Amino acid sequence: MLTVHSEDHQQHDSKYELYGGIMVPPHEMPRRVDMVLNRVKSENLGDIVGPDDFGMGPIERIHDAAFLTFLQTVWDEWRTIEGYEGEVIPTIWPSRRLNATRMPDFPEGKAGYYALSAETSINAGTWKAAYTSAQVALTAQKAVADGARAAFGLCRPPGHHAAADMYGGYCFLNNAAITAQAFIDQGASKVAVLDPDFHHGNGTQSIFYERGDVFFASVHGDPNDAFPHFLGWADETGVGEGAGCNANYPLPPGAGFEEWFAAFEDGCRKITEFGAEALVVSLGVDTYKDDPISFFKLDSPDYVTYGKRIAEMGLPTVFVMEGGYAVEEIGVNAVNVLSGFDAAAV
Ligand code: OKP
Ligand code: ZN
Repeated sequence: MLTVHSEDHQQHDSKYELYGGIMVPPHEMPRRVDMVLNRVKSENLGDIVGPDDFGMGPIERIHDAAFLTFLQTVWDEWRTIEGYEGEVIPTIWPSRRLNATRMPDFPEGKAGYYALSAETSINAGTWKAAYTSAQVALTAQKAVADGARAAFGLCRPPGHHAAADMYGGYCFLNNAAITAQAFIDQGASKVAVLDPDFHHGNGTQSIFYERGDVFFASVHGDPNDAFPHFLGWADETGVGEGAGCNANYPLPPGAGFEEWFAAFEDGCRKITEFGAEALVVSLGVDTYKDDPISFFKLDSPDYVTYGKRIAEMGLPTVFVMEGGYAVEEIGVNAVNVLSGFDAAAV
């Protein structure tokens, strides 16, 4: 399988994440990609290429214009404020009893307006890294659109928490949604996004929730117990033209592979019934038993098993990297999915 990769991800290298009440080094760190890339090489997964540049067009198909301007300008505005010495981290949001319809002028107000959570810092290189991450996904999409059975976009930063006008959960641009939309814009009438990352892909769900052309299925930690807490319930099945095109499988703390795979299997079956012509996989491997911020119990061989199941759907498939914070094992687990897929793909 082809891998698309760029070193530009290293430009998003925040110092801090607000975690458990203290500032810690971010779990979402550059070394994650180094580990996956090393494993792609040592397993001879296939060719590795750099990204092409498809420009802002495909990104603007998913994201709000003012939100994109915000991501490109907020760092320069923030750093000129007296006393603001650190990275962009908001401390106020338009919560329930505030007015969520107006974006204020002050950079911290803008950040609060667009952020869904406070662990995700923005600094000087964030936009460049996020932009390139989307181009990595689009380059993998192009390879598949041109006839490859599958391709792997080694995206960083990840994307599935980012909505049309919202960032957070380490995500800025929704690489999976941008990829799915590219298939639609090139003529596909039905596309599916399958999200086995430990966390619910709230951004992807919200982007396609009222659409009948993109099916979204996600297996994740129950919102009662897991980030992002405010979306991902089983009764969210889509509205309007999107009714029946969203499938959530929230699972409890401690869930192991058997329970996980039964949910995953149901999601795969629904995607096949839907009649998708192409598949985008939000490949997070934070379902691993030793992941430091998650609570499922998958073991490394399980990733091969579910990679094979993805191949059995028989669809042109783009994998985009999402989460996975057990850094020593992230390469083994991610590449296990891809080589399982390759072993079963026809
Ligand atoms: C991004 B992706 C846990 C706090 C969780 C944010 C997690 C973002 C995950 N106590 N903080 O879906 O892997
Ligand atoms: Zn995750």
